[in-house]
Amino acid sequence: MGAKFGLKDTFANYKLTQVFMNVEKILIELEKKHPGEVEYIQAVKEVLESIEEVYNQNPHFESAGIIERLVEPDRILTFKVPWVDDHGQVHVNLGYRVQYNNAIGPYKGGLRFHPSVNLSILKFLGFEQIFKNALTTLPMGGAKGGSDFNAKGRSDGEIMRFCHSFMLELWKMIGPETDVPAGDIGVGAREIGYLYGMYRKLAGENTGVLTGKGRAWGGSLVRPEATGFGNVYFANEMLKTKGETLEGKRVCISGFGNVAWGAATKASQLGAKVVTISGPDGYVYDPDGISGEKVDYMLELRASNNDVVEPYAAKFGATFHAGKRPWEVPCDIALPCATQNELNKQDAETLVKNGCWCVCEAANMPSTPEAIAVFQDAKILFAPGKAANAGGVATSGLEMTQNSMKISWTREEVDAKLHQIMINIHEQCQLHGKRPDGYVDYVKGANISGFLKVASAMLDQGVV
Ligand code: NDP
Ligand code: 2IT
Repeated sequence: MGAKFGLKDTFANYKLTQVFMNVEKILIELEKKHPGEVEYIQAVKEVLESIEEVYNQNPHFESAGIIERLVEPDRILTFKVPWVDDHGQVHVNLGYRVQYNNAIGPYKGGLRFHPSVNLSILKFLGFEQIFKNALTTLPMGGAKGGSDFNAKGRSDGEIMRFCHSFMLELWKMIGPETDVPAGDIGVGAREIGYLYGMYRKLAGENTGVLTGKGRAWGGSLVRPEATGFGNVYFANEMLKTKGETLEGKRVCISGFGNVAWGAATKASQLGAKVVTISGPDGYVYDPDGISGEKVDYMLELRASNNDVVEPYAAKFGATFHAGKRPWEVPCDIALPCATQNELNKQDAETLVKNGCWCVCEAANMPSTPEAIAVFQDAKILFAPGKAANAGGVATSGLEMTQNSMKISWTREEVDAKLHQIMINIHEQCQLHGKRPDGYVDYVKGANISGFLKVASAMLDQGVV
């Protein structure tokens, strides 16, 4: 054997006996190893079931242990985050960064600050991020992080002190070429600013270590809107397959955060009528449509740290439905924009019964597996978050490119690139998701496309 260990030699060392993936066995073992991590197991199960067939067609995958290496993160950092409130009281939260897989690029993925955050949720999000990032066609690996910090009722000073303390630990394992965090639930422009400020001070550098930055210090135009815009661009591609457009369609949106805001803005720009938004307190039904100043008001509501949508109803004369979800409102299109497992089997049945024919996920894993089965059995258009919300991280990738090149693109340039990326992702889903009867299984299509890219990179690079 020569000094160089070439690709062919590497493959020659894999044992090529035909062993098939046993999804059930893998899941039982994972559940034993990680008891109680339900969201993580849910996300893994969906991907494994989708890719089983293509996986078994290539014996190299099993010989190289691709599944075992994909389902476990490369590493997990957990740390405590002590901070002082406005009254001098000390609080301690838990902080995490889950670096999942960097076969195709630096670890990349958001930070979530929400009291519900735990390792299961961050592992599901990090795992999903691997395939989502691969779908964007940009060189980004998968990661996620966050904290169980609850911003509700907290002052700006408290949020700043929390973010600074969080970064005092996180900065050791991130960098513009190694791991680039961004926002997610509870982490928007304000939090990214405080996090960046502390990183800059500690590392003594101004680099693209975070995305979602302010425009004046390296941020990209369109990043705040990107997830919602990209989601609606994706929905538009789905509608085109039926010869339809968004013009005149009724749209139900859940959530009232960053993603819901972007989706409401673009959907109404393209002629749709957005009739609902929601929060943990219930949903608002506005039959006149949520557009213009009403969409701007969503930003005010979110920035108030009060976590309620009810004030919208009083301000604009809409109706508020306490403790309910928006899926009972008849619509053509549903865009879940709040959080995981927010749309269950019963909600799905109600949507279909009321005539909904397109569900395009903007949140991560908002539909339960049973709800997805209802949509697919009814043969309505259904797109999973990892394809349909990839516009956010794709625009983060565009921000990284601009930072590396020390340039900034115009709004039109970024928006055009985002739009094209969403069209490409839609094509990838069709390529691998089209069934013989013509129905497109976007879940399968997205999982197979993302998986093949990452798995082939892992094969090329050997066992590391
Ligand atoms: P925000 O923090 O801006 O908004 C999240 C919204 O959802 C809040 O209004 C939140 O309220 C609400 N919410 C949380 N739980 C529930 C619930 N059970 N019922 C109703 N509303 C709820 O986060 P984003 O808009 O950034 O994120 C929304 C979703 O989009 C998440 O799934 C996220 O992972 C996903 N996503 C985000 C991207 C981004 O770039 N920001 C990119 C891709 C996906 P509260 O805080 O009170 O719970
Ligand atoms: O879930 C997601 O894709 C995000 N929260 C955005 C991640 C990013 O790095 O922009």
